[in-house]
Amino acid sequence: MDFRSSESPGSVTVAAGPRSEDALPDTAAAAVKVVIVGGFGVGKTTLVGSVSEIRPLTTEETMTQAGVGVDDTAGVERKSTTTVAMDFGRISINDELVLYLFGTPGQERFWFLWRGLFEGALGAVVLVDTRRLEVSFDVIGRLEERSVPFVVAVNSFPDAPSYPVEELRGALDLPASVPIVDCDARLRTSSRDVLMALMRYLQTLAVADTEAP
Ligand SMILES: Nc1nc2c(ncn2[C@@H]2O[C@H](COP(=O)(O)OP(=O)(O)O)[C@@H](O)[C@H]2O)c(=O)[nH]1
Ligand SMILES: [Mg+2]
Repeated sequence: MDFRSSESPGSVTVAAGPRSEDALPDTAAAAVKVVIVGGFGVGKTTLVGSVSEIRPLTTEETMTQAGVGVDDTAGVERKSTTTVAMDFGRISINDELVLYLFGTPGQERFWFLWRGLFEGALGAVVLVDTRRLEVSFDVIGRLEERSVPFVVAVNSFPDAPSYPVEELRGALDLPASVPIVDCDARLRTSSRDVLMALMRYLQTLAVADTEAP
């Protein structure tokens, strides 16, 4: 049998270029960049992976010596890999709006990656783990410095204490305007809700902007 013939029954034709399911719909009018940040092990890779409609690109590597004694693994003992670069994914919110997601590490030794990362980013999601809120303090400060609007998503880890939203707001020193939402980064619907919360927040900011004198 001649497998090279595209006419032969049962032969598989490998199309050149992107897979059809990876192609953007023709109706896509706006592509928006969103950054997912947070401390080590808060669920960034998980969120991008659960919500992305394209196979997410992830650069995970076994934790290096540089992370020993630096990455606080208390509460995430089973985590033996850490993302050294970025997670990348895509989600279509509707026929017209597509979000490109960039997950990036919050550890100090990766801050060089932040340069340029927020250029053109409309907003960010800060993931927090209530067992280790302090690992996300730095990224919040850095977003505020850069005036990047963000929402906070509280990732639900099994033995993580649950605090009233206002208590969390106080602990994270956030103004009343910043939305704080619960999520389970493993669930597509939940991760999607977080992104929708960010989109709604960005919309209220845009409206407030146009209404400002
Ligand atoms: N129970 C629970 N586990 C999660 C959740 N999100 C992430 N994890 C787990 O927490 C660990 C760290 O998540 P990962 O996405 O790698 O964190 P990253 O360092 O922020 O990218 C992994 O073992 C995940 O499976 C969640 O919402 N609930
Ligand atoms: Mg990661």
